[in-house]
Amino acid sequence: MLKREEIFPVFRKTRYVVHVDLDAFFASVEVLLNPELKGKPVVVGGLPHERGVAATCSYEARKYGVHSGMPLRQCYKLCPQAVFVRGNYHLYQAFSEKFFRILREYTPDVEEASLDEAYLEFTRCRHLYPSFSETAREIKRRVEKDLGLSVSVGAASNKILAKLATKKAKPGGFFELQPGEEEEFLRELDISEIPGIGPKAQVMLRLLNVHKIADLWKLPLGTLRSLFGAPSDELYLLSRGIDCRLLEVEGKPESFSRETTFLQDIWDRELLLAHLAYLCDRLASALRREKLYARVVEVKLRYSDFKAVSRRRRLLLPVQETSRIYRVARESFLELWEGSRLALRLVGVKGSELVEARHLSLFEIYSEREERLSQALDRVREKYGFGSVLTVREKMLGEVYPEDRSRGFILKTASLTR
Ligand code: DCP
Ligand code: CA
Repeated sequence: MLKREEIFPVFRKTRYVVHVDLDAFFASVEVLLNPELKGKPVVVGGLPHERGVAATCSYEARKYGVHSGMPLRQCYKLCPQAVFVRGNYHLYQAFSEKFFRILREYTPDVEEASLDEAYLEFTRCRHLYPSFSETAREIKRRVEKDLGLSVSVGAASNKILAKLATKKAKPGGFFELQPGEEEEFLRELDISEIPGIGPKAQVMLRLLNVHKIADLWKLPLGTLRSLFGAPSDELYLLSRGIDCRLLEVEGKPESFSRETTFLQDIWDRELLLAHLAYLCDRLASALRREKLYARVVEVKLRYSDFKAVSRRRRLLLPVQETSRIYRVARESFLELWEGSRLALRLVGVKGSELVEARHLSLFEIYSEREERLSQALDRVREKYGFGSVLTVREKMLGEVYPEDRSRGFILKTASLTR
């Protein structure tokens, strides 16, 4: 067994990593938009007697043993008084995008760990912040105020410790692990808290009477290796709170793509075009958010026999706006598509050779009217979710998949509907 000083000195003084995680994310959004649900057990993912599992549930529902991944019928058995909602993924995505925009105001070093979870580091901009601790608290307040959602924040000297600190802070708290406190903090935690120790590994370890992290410290590295093979070294270090993983911060993208694999293969031309229009709209909105234009638009199709085909078009004028992207994509689609002979299982659209707006020449800039329309559209969608404004063509998807029906109205603009 290593001595304490040998175990816990790494990066203690040099890094400050903050982990931010929204509480009961999907459920909290539902409560925010429907205040009647406040204080009630809420299950998101489907109605009580539907097939499928809960995506998540409010903390009130968790008291009854309900948790994410649990079959809906079982959730109902445990908590029949819960309010069940199907959920609206586009809406959660809009909240998620806003969440990351807030975080990026504080540092460019943001790792998107999932839709509602991020790591932040201030090492590169430490001169801007006299107190990291105060900044971490300020970020928590900002997220709560601007999103209206409850968030938990953990801070420590590396990723694993920051994530575990958040867990301790949940729900709605702030917990900062001070240098020197690592050993006491980790000692009593259950082994399941360490990422990488899945259900199977847990069973094996518990048979060896290893339940808490401190029990794990007693196992020599050789024993761990004989049990778990290659991942043991990481496990050995993480269980001691030693973690030199850097944040995985996304660089500038080289392309943007959006694709859909259908639940059931599709033959219908109009329905396929509706999907294509929707994907172009999403692609356009991603480009606008990054202030980028695409010189190349590529359409990809995969048939029910898995054969894939694609067509790229390099354009004289780079595009950013939905109707322009759709026009090009539609042409490519109709050239590629073999008619209704074979059903399609996937449609995708990609924009590449990206150009920043400020690098466009005067000739490449489009009408102000189109730009104003797009900006207005983006503002509404940011506030009410992507599905709040749909073109007539996209609206067709809502009729085909009623459970994902948009809450909004149809945008009747010729340039967008075609
Ligand atoms: N999610 C899902 N299916 C899962 C797990 C999660 O669809 N099996 C979705 C729903 C969650 C969101 O991802 O709201 C974030 O997942 P988290 O694990 O962070 O769980 P919550 O945010 O719901 O709760 P917590 O407060 O524990 O973070
Ligand atoms: Ca969460």
